Amino acid sequence: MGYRVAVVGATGNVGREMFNILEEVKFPVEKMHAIASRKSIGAEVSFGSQIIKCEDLEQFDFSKVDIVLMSAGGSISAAWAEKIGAAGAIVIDNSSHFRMDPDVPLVVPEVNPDAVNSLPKNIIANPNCSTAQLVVVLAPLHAEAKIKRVVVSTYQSVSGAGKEGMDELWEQTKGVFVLGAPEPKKFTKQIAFNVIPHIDVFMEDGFTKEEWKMMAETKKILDPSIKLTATAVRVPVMVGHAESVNIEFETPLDEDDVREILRDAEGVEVIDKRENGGYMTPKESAGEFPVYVSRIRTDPTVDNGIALWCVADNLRKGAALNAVQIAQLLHDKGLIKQKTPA
Ligand code: 11C
Repeated sequence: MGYRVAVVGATGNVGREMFNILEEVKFPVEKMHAIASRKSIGAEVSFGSQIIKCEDLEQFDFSKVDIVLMSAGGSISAAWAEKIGAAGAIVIDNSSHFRMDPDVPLVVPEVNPDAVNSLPKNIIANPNCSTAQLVVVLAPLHAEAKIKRVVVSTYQSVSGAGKEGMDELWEQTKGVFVLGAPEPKKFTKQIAFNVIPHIDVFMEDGFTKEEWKMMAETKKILDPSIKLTATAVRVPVMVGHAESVNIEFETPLDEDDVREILRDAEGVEVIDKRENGGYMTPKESAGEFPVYVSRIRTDPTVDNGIALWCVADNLRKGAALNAVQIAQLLHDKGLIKQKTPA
């Protein structure tokens, strides 16, 4: 038994990881389609041992597929996702377009799996990468001692800004040693040998949209009563987002309890030795599935405070892996309707 699956945005950073992970987890696929914009038609993507040619988004007949993973940007999702959902395929959308839509669940399978039970638009939204890794860590702690407030600072890799972001870091890094770093295009300042406290657009209150997303999405996925403030920073790392997190609980939870709870938590791996190198960095998270937690310690500046560090592959748990886990969840719950059974 297998499904007819389409990946829209097949040639992007996240689209390619979707193919890799669908194959790695052996998702039951009967037929895979790679869908891209006209300029990528004929481009090829790998799916296990198969090479798949990209098909044109405008011409593709979505009524012949059962499930669609989309990662082609908000405007493509806005134009296509509802039409595809109406044609009977479930859409798992990686863009921010539908995340706050009350008729679209925003899902991290380790945290709110039952949110997929009602799908009025046949669309499920995948959260922002920096939110996904954070809520996987917060949820098991929140279940034990309610979280009041979270202060988070992010260290986000350039792959979050797509292939152009990765190319810009690479070209500037090389250029510094040869002809001088090329002028920034994707980022607002030089990213090589620098950090930039600005991701996504500025909002009226001085926060950036990336920071707002972390606050709003955490409330939707986990609990609207949690207060969260974020500072999102771009760092010269290719893959892997890191976060420094301070959590204030309503009731006491000591650092040993936190370590034990997180050791048992789904999707989390604790690597926390108080010695040189006894923690995870983005480089080591790249290509991996878990959210790694390190540097767990008491924050003595507030009542019931804990500080920790978490790291994950932003293209995987932050995007493609979470989307594939949602597809697996739908499969396990028997919610994917096969239009053309194999
Ligand atoms: C970044 N977090 O690292 C962003 C990328 O809302 O899905 C993902 C943006 C989003 O630049």
